[in-house]
Amino acid sequence: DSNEVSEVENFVKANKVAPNPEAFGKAEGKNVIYISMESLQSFMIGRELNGEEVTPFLNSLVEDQNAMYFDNFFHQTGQGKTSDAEFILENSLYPLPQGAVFMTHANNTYQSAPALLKDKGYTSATFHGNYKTFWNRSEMYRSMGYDKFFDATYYDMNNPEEQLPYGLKDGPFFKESMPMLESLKQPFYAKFISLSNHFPFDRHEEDANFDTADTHDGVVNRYFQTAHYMDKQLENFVNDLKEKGLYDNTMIVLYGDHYGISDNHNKAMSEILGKEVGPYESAQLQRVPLFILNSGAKGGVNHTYGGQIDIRPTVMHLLGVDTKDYLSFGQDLLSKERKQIVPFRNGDVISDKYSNIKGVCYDNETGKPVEEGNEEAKKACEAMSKDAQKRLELSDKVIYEDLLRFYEPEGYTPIDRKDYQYVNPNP
Ligand code: GP9
Ligand code: MN
Repeated sequence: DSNEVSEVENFVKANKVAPNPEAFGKAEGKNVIYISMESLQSFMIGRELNGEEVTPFLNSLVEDQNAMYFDNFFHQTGQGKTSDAEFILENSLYPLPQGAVFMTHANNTYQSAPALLKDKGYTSATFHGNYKTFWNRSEMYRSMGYDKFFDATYYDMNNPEEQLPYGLKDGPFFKESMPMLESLKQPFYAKFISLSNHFPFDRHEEDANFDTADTHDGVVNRYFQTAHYMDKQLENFVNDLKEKGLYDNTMIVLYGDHYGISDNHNKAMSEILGKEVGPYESAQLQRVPLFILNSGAKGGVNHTYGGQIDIRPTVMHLLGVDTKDYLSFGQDLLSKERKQIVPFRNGDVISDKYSNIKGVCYDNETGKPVEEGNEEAKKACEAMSKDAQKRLELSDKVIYEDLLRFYEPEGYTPIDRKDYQYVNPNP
């Protein structure tokens, strides 16, 4: 009830940090495009295989002064994988400890990014080469207030060469999306969910034109090929946006949705990285790339420690939208006041100094457990775990008890999910 909302509200308000005045509003009025980069982890950025860059396009963005790149940025997903990433990004709430919130709590009241931006005149749409029922998206998107959902029925799914277990390959996906994107009223808020770089990273030998790695582990080996293919499709898409005259007025946010290489492949990963991958390294490997292109704010590489939960306030502030009245848990990645703590759904926590992994406190500088008797480090690790626990607990409460029903941000028009339906008129 409303008492419980106050508890969350008090915590959330105390946790809010002021936007960075040099970045606030720099992208005001621009279109927004999110691109979910399937299974892409940060260790691929800047990496070469046999003298060739795996992700040359993304690497070029690291150098691009119009682009921000966050190199200490982590996914925070749980069992809901891609859908958890979507959920975190658009609500700035944590996903659930068990199951996928898209499946279990699709009928809740949310105050999601598409809904918040609707009040600013934005049209929202998701593009994805899989069918609308996967991850229960078509139900969840109604609660999130998505105007349009271009699912697989909008794409040519008849060419077996272009089909993967989860849908359409990225090349034709981005290509066929363009006219649909152009049909949207501007400013738009659009999300593109790629899928070629999906486990088991198959069927891109010919169209990637890139080597596989040569560990004993085929999954890890092929990951290089599919990641290279995705990188190429991203480049083509951005070029296409430029050609269509859409680029200049659009801010583009590219993010890795979750890990691609699980702990089962630590041995091959040790070969790739040239160091033992144990619990500490495996937690550090949960870094996923985050790029923000063309926001109008200063670009460059940003080393702040953050996670997917922090994207919404970052993007909203770039768009000039104040977030102080929203019930959400992230902190603007560009704010100078932010607390650099990244809670994970498995209970681990990483900060800019320490990593508390399975109850062991590591020093990030050495990658080793802190010395017996280092009380300062122990205290810091305990404090950050407690803090993380609190955040997860309150976020879970918002979802389990559907608390946003009782909360209305200033000037916000609530979404009635009955107003939203995703039926393709010409399937
Ligand atoms: C399927 C795609 C992949 O629609 O989003 O989902 P994942 O298995 O990565 O959650
Ligand atoms: Mn995914």
